[in-house]
Amino acid sequence: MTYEAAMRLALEQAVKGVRGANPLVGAVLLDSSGGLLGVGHHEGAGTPHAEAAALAGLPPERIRGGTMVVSLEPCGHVGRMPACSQSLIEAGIATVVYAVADPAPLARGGAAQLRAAGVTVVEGVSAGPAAELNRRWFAAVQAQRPYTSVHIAQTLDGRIAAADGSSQWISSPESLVANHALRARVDAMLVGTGTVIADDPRLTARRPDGSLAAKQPRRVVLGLREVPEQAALRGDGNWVQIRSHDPEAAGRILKAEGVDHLMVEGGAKVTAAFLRADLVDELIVSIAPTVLGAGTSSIGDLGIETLGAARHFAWDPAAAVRRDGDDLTLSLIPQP
Ligand code: AOF
Ligand code: ZN
Repeated sequence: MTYEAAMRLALEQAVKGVRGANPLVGAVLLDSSGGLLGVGHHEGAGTPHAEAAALAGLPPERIRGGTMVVSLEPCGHVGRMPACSQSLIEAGIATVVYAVADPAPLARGGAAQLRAAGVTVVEGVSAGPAAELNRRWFAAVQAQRPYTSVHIAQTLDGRIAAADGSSQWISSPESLVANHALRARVDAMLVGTGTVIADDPRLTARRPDGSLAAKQPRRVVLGLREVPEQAALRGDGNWVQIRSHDPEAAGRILKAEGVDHLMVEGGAKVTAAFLRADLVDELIVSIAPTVLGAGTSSIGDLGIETLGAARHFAWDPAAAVRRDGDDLTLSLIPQP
């Protein structure tokens, strides 16, 4: 199998994962004569890296002298997972072929370590598609801000609340379950003070039976207004208020505190502020087959006056469209 063909397969594997705190990565292992030995992908932060997944379960003697073809430079650090550079060296891999360099300051440097250990390293195979696959993720890492998902639960006519302010629940039970699974994966959830005052959300990740998930996101309130003494999100104290209207400042502060994946969940003004600042990496929209005809629009004013100035989004190749009960959930990536 050629390196190009193997990389195409690696990219097909990559999109099976979930992008967030970590990028999408796929890997293909070839034996010393170029035959396909294994494939793997990275599922998401906290799970094995693609290289480890491709090596898993194979006898060491078949791996030795082989070629690892991977869509991202193997990491050179011990993070949530062991360093791939070291695992590949220890496994006796002779050649590593990767598409694009890892821009993450902590993880980068794997290629240099591999070369220093005598491994042949080939960079840049299918670099274009591999860079495009994680374009927004790379940009977030380089800007030292969290990868930011914005979640909107709306009606068919784009409303997040009725004229009287009532908003619970627009979504089907199935999409609430999916949303809570996402909450359990992110490092922090952010809402504006307006949403806290109007909805009093808990912002916890809950299982279908209502119990708390094992991993809880930090809860973040953005805005100047006071958070009420009785606000539900104060809960166990794992929350913080950022007294600003600037989403960029919020991202900077949160990244410095270890938030790699941020989820913004409202309301319309905060969503618009993140979109205006081009800080949205992924827009997740759950659409319920319901209409209100009046009420709050899901996205506030973006300063767009004419159709030619509309913001465009592309389907996320890794997720795109899902049906959750009666709702449709769209995963969209902002276009430049
Ligand atoms: C790889 N292979 O499949 C992925 C990589 O906390 P950790 O240990 O999961 O490390 C996260 C970083 O590793 C992430 O920010 C990115 O730079 C890199 N991701 N590296 O060798 C993979 N997903
Ligand atoms: Zn790795």
